[in-house]
Amino acid sequence: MVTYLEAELAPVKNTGQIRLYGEEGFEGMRKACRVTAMALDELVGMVRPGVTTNEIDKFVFEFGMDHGAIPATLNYRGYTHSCCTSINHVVCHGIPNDKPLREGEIVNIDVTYVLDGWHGDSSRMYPVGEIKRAAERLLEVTHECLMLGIAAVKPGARMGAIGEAIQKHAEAERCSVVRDFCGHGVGQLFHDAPNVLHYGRADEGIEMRKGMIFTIEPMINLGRPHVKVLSDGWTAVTRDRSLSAQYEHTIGVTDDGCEIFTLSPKGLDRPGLPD
Ligand code: HM4
Ligand code: CO
Repeated sequence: MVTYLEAELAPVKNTGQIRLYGEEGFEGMRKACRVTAMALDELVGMVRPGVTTNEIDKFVFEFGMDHGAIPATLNYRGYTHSCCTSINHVVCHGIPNDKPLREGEIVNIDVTYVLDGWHGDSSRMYPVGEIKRAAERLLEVTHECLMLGIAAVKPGARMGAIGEAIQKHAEAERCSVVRDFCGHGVGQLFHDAPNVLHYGRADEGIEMRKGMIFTIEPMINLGRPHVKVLSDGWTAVTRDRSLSAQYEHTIGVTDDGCEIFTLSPKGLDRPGLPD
């Protein structure tokens, strides 16, 4: 049985219950998510051939400090960086390093800042210079999957409606949906209930309610859906080494749909793609 609780009235820990946030929570999330979206905007000008992912990571740390925000991933369960940088066939949780980005690569940059205790979680794909048509198509399909998932959010619908919308579009475009990672409740915790599956059927899962806050973050592959985690314990890659892409927003359920907290203030939600 699922249970819901008023977030303000309960201690901050993951009890498996679905927390429902009020206006104060939504306001806290707007502020945290805005800093995250601003950092992702700044990265548009920074991602080019020759830049290292450690330089990107350092920027994410400094930008947070300048805005009163701390990267949530820093020292989270043994992770020691301020963001994840996932290149080409890396599905998620790529670790920044000193290797320069190369022309034609695609990189996901995933940032979560904590501001006044609230977590703003978002990621976008960044083309490095000119990329191939197949890569550009994957980015377009993946962003469409995210927005179709978001369009399925409203009180009374089941969480499976999100997964169904994403899976249908991905598979119609001959792409596959990664099953091993999902979106998650977020707010005063980085990763909270519920899990948000990016596949499934509209009649599955719990009912959405006004006040729920969670991420939608589909990982879409050009090849098969299967992934493996490398020996560093973090880096997830496609088993067939096909290209993988991911975009992520943090959203809050409203009376008649949802509010996207992590939209780009500059309209740069899909860097490098046509408007
Ligand atoms: S840890 N990114 N992401 N991502 N975790 C460091 C960088 C990280 C995650 C993560 C997406 C979905 C879920 C999770 C998660 C537990 C089970 C411990 C709460 O860790 O759900 O972690
Ligand atoms: Co993650």
